[in-house]
Amino acid sequence: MYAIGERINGMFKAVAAAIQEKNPEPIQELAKTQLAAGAQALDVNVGPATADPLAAMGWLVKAIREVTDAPLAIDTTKPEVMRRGLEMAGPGSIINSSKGQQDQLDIFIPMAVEHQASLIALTIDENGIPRDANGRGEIALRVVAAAMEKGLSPDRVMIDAVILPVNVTQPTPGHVLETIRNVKLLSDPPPKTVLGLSNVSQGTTQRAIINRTYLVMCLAAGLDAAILDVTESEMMDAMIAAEVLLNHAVYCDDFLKAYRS
Ligand code: THG
Repeated sequence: MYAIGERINGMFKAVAAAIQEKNPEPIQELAKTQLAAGAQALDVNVGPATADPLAAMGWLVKAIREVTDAPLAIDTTKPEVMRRGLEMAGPGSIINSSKGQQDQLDIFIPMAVEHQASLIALTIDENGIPRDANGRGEIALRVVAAAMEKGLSPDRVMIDAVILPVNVTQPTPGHVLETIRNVKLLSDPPPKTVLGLSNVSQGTTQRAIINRTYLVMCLAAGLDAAILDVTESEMMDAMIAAEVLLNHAVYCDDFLKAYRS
């Protein structure tokens, strides 16, 4: 599984403070810790409260680039902030994210092609988040068709079926699992699938066990990537065990250690 570290997000107080004070050290620490814990890419989100998101994104990416060349998932809804992040991060980045409606795809698909980036597309359109897996699949199909038309290979598209807190909407985890299975049939090569895993447990009292269990269920359904807290080592152990059981990683007696190295 492709692990994208979630912690460089202005939703966390320490990150918001570092952005505010222009103090790169906490950000660079988070970059290094997440990569050491198994992240293959880092999500970068300035958070909801930043006064100047354009400047903040530029500053964040520059601070991260001083310590790593790892791919960055530029997490913003604003096209101008996205462009700044991609320019500062360089090729091989991830656009996080476009909605599945035409006006957004018309902006973000060409941006992915221009910046040699992958594209995360949410199964959300002008009507909001679909009620079930069929609605999510219809949006995913439109995304894949638009990508192919504009010269972005479907395997550089990551469909995000939008997981919501289980205490708010209990049928959604099941709809998302069904969507993960279905989008693999949309094209050849198929698009990848991704989730912001921690959403599923937001506001619940048992976050770790919900995250860990749902991650394993998603992997069994074919999930390719997740934005998650890679520093939760029990969750990462469960992820690795699932990868072995799905025959995505080779079994040996020391498989946890072997996977991590
Ligand atoms: N899909 C895509 N991108 C995403 C999301 C998604 N990016 C943002 C988010 N969702 C994924 N990242 C997080 C990061 C943190 C949390 C949830 C998702 C989280 N934070 C604590 C909380 O809200 O309780 C904050 C705790 C604190 O303030 O210290 O759970 O779905 N493509």
